Amino acid sequence: MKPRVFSAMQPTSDSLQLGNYLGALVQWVKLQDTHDAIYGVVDLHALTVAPEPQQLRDRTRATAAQFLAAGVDPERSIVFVQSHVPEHAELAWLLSTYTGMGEAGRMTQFKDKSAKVGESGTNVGLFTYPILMAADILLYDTDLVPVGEDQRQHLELSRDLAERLNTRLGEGTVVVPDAHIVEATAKIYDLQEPTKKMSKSSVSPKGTIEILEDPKKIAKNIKSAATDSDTVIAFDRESKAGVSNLLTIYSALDGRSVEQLVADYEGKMYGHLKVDVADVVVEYLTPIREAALDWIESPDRLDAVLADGAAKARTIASATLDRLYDRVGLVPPTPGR
Ligand code: ATP
Ligand code: LTN
Repeated sequence: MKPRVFSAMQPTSDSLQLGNYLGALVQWVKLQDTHDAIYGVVDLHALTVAPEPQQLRDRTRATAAQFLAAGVDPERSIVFVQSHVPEHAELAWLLSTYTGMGEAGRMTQFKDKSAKVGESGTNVGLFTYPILMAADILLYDTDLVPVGEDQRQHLELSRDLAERLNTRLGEGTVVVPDAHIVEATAKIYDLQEPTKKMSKSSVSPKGTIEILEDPKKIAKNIKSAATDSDTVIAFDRESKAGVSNLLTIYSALDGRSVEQLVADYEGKMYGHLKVDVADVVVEYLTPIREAALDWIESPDRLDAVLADGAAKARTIASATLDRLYDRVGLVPPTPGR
């Protein structure tokens, strides 16, 4: 049997951004060759930011469409929507009873997100968000979780919970997952504020490269990326965050190493680099964008893929949940189970 990979994204925007693609999706597609892969659109997680109902529906489908357009193959991988598999919410409850208050309170993403809206604007779901994420992962006996750098701490919590379950309920209760974070592309930065991560729900649309955006707008954003007042094209995250980010993106899509690019651009100007990065990005994203729009325009075909994915996911998830419910001592609903 192949090892299992699980990962997911929230439907929090009409379009994914280049960081989602380079930090995670590229790995999802690659890992299909060697792993038994399951990829989710985590709509229950997205409820923590109070989305408009119709917008949430549209974004859930658009997110799945972009997975498929980027190369996730529904013939080989399970692609599904989290709320279609009720075991996610059920396991999250069980895991919440294994999570310490202090432990949950240390999650930096919660602290950042709740600081932005203030205590009165935040909700308990945002606080328990990483527990639902651990449920997503542990339900599928996941070995490997490909994510960007910002998810490292959440992954640690998933591992701690898995180890705790195994200690309290017996070895082999759940699989302890490993994070799969590829250093070079683990954090793509905002084009306007290159010390902040690029984010799909960012307030600075000029700093984001959206996969479904008009190519002209993508090129414009890249050409107006913030750089420094120096003129030398070099990789240095501290003093040349903007240029380094462009080099990272360029290298990931073009195949040349950052060192090679630095050598190739010796003596050239920032403007020259930006034009070339814009070309590479647009060329790369155009077929993905077109394929995603095709999927979005045939929602019946897309929903059929998601229904099939949910049925397959549920078979696995329900077996895990039964095992856990039994180990913690819950009486089964049907006699003899
Ligand atoms: P939001 O703004 O709603 O938090 P996001 O753009 O940060 O959205 P997520 O849905 O949180 O995206 O992340 C989906 C996946 O993409 C995760 O694996 C995450 O680590 C990865 N990812 C997100 N942003 C980046 C980035 N800038 N660089 C690398 N990976 C990223
Ligand atoms: N929290 C993740 C999305 C997510 C996820 C998961 C990622 C929810 N459940 C399980 C990997 C595995 C994020 O990217 N914001």
